[in-house]
Amino acid sequence: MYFLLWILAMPIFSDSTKDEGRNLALYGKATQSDLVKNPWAAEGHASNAIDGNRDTDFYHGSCTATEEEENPWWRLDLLDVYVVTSMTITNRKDCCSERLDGAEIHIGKSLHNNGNNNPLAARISSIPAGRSLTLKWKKGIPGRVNVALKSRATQSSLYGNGFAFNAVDGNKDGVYGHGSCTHTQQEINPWWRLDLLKKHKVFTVVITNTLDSIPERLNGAEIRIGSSLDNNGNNNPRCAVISSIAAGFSSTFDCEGIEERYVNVVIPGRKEYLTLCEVEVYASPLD
Ligand SMILES: [Ca+2]
Ligand SMILES: [Ca+2]
Repeated sequence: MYFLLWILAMPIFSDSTKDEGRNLALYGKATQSDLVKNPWAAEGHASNAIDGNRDTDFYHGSCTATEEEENPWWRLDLLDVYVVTSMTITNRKDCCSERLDGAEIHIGKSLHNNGNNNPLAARISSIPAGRSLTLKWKKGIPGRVNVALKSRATQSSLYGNGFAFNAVDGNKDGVYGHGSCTHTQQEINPWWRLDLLKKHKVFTVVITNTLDSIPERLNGAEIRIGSSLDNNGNNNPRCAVISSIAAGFSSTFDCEGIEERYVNVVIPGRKEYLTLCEVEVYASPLD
């Protein structure tokens, strides 16, 4: 399969239309089932389809190619939650444009079967050599979802107005006084827990630190994910240790598709306050 690809999409939580029509593929991450022949050559790499260059001559090094194989695939991770409203695919010009005939576009939030089991969004009958095909979806097709927004949060104790649900209010504002961050009392092993309400396949957890309420307090915190409530869920397996997150910034932690219900953030082994300004959990429900 030899082709180039563009995706235009609009973020779900956008409060304006300024992002409409932005080519999000340029900011995503591409991979594919296999790389054709010489990996040290410029030709064929998955990222060539999102390099912003529509050059259709394969040997100019801006097209992708897999080996000839059963069910070859190419995948784009948009790295965030978007509704895909349109997608443009450019075919190779210098030969064999028919190889793309019958290719399917699947869009969704699951990585099962490398994402190829996600809902079918479109099927390409054929694209003439060197030409581009634009597909449009009027209502849009959602990708990975931040399930934290629909989950239940609690924490070891409360300080002031730092309620547990402030970390899942969809607002990453790191200024503590703006009322969108959590805050426990100063105590040994302070923790915050999210109940996803049922088992999910958890891919990534994104944590936003406070801008002005002593960001260093979060250093050494652990993300623990599991299905047990022993020790308030803090004994569940560890997905990551937060060494530090710069003031007001967000860090992403890869939890490799672990299948569980509770997500904890705990600062082990010292008397500390725990503050989180937002916790996003990108996951798929297990039915
Ligand atoms: Ca290209
Ligand atoms: Ca918040």
